[in-house]
Amino acid sequence: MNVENYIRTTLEDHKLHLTLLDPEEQSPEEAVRIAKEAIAGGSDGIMLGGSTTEPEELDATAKALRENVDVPVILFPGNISGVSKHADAIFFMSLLNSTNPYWIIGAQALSAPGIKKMGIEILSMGYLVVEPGGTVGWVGDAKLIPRNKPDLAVAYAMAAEFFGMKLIYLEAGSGANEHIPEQMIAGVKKMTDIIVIVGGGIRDGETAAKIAKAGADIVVTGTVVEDSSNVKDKIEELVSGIKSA
Ligand code: 1GP
Repeated sequence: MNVENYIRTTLEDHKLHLTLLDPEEQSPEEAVRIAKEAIAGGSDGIMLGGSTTEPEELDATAKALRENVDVPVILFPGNISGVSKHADAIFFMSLLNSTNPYWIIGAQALSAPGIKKMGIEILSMGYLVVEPGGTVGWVGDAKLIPRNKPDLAVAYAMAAEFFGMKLIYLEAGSGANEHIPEQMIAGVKKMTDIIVIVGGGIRDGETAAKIAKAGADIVVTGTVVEDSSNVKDKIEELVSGIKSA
């Protein structure tokens, strides 16, 4: 499967929802069960990643997912340990507003030779962490983009596009109490032609609709799946919000 084609073709029909799973949070079998429910609810793909990742758990989960679900399994690495040959693709990302070169290009350089050998599809992505930023903001030494400064996010996103990156991810932090402001999403969408992904703190259909209306091409949710007793219903709610946009 070519994941970039899948994303672009799907976008011709509707904006996408991706379900983020942390391989540390459940067994591979449980991840497959959750993913199947999410897909039944209308999710378009599974992202796999976390702040800390144990390579064997990631491998086992990626393999189980790939063997049992039909949508793309995309790595969302938190560090050099977040790669697996069993995924369809990797968001090969640079934390553009980090103050530490390790998160901008160091980890990426260290993992590039291994990723090449694995032969998985590369989706080059700029990653921007916005206030409040959560764990990833702290771990990634990010100079957080202030919520009331959409133009700063736009400037970084434009630079990402000029570098040839195919996607820009606006991240508020997993479990954030505030999602990315709509004005910021709208600015990035207006001023760039790359695929806009938005995640962090999105918990209901109404919010997902606002995010999609503002200009997000892809909406990511993780925490709601962990917290939900009925994954299919929750994802259905989010997806119908996204599709209403
Ligand atoms: C985290 O943006 C993702 O990297 C998803 O955030 O867990 O808040 O849905 P949530």
